[in-house]
Amino acid sequence: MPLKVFSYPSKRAETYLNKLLNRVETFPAKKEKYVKSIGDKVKKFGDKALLEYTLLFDKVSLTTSDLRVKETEIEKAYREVSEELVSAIRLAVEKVKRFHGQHLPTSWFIKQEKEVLLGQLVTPVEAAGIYIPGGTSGETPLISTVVMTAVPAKLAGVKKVVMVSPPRKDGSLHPGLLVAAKEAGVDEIYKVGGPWSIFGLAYGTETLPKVDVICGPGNIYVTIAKKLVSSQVGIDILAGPSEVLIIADETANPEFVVWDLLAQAEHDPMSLAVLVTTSSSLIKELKKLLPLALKKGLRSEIAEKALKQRGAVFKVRTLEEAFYLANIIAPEHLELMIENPMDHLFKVKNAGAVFLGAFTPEAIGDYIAGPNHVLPTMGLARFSSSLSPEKFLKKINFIQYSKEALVDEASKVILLAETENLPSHAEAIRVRIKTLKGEDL
Ligand code: HSO
Ligand code: ZN
Repeated sequence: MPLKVFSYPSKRAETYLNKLLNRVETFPAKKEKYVKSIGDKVKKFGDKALLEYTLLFDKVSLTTSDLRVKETEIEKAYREVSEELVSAIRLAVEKVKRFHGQHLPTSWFIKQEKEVLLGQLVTPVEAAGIYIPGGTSGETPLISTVVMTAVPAKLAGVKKVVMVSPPRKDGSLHPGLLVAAKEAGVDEIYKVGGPWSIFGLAYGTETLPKVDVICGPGNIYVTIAKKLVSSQVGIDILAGPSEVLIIADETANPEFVVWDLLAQAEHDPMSLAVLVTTSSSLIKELKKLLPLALKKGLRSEIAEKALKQRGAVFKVRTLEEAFYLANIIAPEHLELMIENPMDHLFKVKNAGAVFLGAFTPEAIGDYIAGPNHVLPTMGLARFSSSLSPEKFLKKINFIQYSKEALVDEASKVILLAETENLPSHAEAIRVRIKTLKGEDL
């Protein structure tokens, strides 16, 4: 079996756990320097740089007028995909909309004593860019990610949602991508990917619009580009390879466990797939079933690499130990294949999303359930959350004071300002009080 088994707690388990917690070497300086040089070129040469990098790396020769996808290309895409696929995409859009529409923040104000008004103006950013990776070596790109990124942006009220994705060898985008973009409400689509497209969106070029927020997953170079532009635009998250951690007890179905581990491992050779279990018999079953499942050859090469590099089974004594491990790993996806999982939900402190019970595979959340699949990885779930409409919204505080309220608090403000040695702050209050003295309060 490609998965290593550890009994926890033990020295061996501790050592391997530390290796997992170190995650991937995040942003090597050499790569960062290289990506920055791409950004400098895009800033200087705009479209010309985009087209040159597309030729160099995607091996596609485009002209400026090819960059933007035309309506006729979208119409053609609808003819190329099955009706069933369109209907599956529509269901996904519907359910993601329904979930994300639940708690949309809205503007609010409160009236306090003496006619003071305080509140927040909630307003969307003008334009958002979504990045959709091309899929490794000629594979289908993740069309579900279009739904997961564009729907929250449109729900937030963003007027211009722009999608970028690297062109295929024939200079087109996958028809499923175009259909998903249309269904999810994307306003403009561009055939450009890679880190240069991120810089293009951040700075704007002759063809690419400058946006305020960029989201969506990408490879290490795209992620570095997002990091480099993050002081100028909002970004969703600096995500790494996908992760799953399954907590299972003796009631778990071993076959479900196997396929859920593989569903994660097949994403990327650096995916993390971990099982934490109280059950020795489950581990025994896994040892039998996992090699058989891998033999089926479904992306096994990638999956096997991932399981070897970043897979593990931890045999724990209690569920308390299992949750302790899960919380320090802070996985992107946490599955609870245990009896009465709801009774344990509040033990979860760090995770991107939780999947409860035998019939909630992560795959249902990847596509249809409704919650977002753009989630924090690499332990970022300790302090961050999934993509949501909030990423595309700004909350602008507002204050309106009355004469009476200002007079009431004037001396306190003056004292604070003078203590901070900021005399003009104090004076800004004093002049008003002086003016008011002549008036009837
Ligand atoms: N599990 C991936 C999302 C995805 N899976 C898209 C299939 N398609 C990261 O959450
Ligand atoms: Zn997935």
